[in-house]
Amino acid sequence: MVFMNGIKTYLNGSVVVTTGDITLFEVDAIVNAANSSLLGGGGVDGAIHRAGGPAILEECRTIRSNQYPEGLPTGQAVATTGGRLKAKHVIHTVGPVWHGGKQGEDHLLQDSYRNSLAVAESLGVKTVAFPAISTGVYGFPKDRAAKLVAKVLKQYFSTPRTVQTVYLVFFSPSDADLFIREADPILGSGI
Ligand code: AR6
Repeated sequence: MVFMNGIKTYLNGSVVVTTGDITLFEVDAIVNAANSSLLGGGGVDGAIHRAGGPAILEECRTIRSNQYPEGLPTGQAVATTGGRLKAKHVIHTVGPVWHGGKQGEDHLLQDSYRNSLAVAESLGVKTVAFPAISTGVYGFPKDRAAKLVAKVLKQYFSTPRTVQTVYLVFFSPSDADLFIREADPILGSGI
């Protein structure tokens, strides 16, 4: 059983901050921090493909040849099956590589979250789990990402949504603590 109660919730329980391995989450959809090739990689991407099995890669290849022959642009999102995962869907998004902050990284990171949520809505899912997109190999500063993500979620849940709960899944407790520190002033102190 996966611990999904979270260590902190915001916006009346719509946002749950938690820690763990996202591939184990029992949610309707999990988001993958992919790269534009959609053909897999390391980090959370590698973990999702390993846990979900070859059906995910197969669908990614089809999406590449039918919709995105040049690769999925940064900030965009597409959905595939969850394969063998508990989650029925994987929503693949490409976060920005950090280049110092003057190449539109902030907006692109927010696009990744917004577009992933839009895909989740279009699938009619109620629960969706996000990893900390771009904050691993892609080098986006974690504190800066936290503020940007908190703002997207505050705005997103200001109107009624099909998505009821967004889980923000951090691999390490210290990353979750850092998120909470940055998000509290934006999302309210929460519970
Ligand atoms: N569950 C939850 N979070 C995880 C897991 C997991 N199983 N594994 C890693 N993380 P990264 P990026 C955290 O590097 O920065 C890939 O090669 C990790 O601690 O996975 O967007 C892709 O193919 C970090 O906080 O994604 C791309 O080429 C966060 O997930 C590139 O990396 C994101 O780290 C994308 O880089």
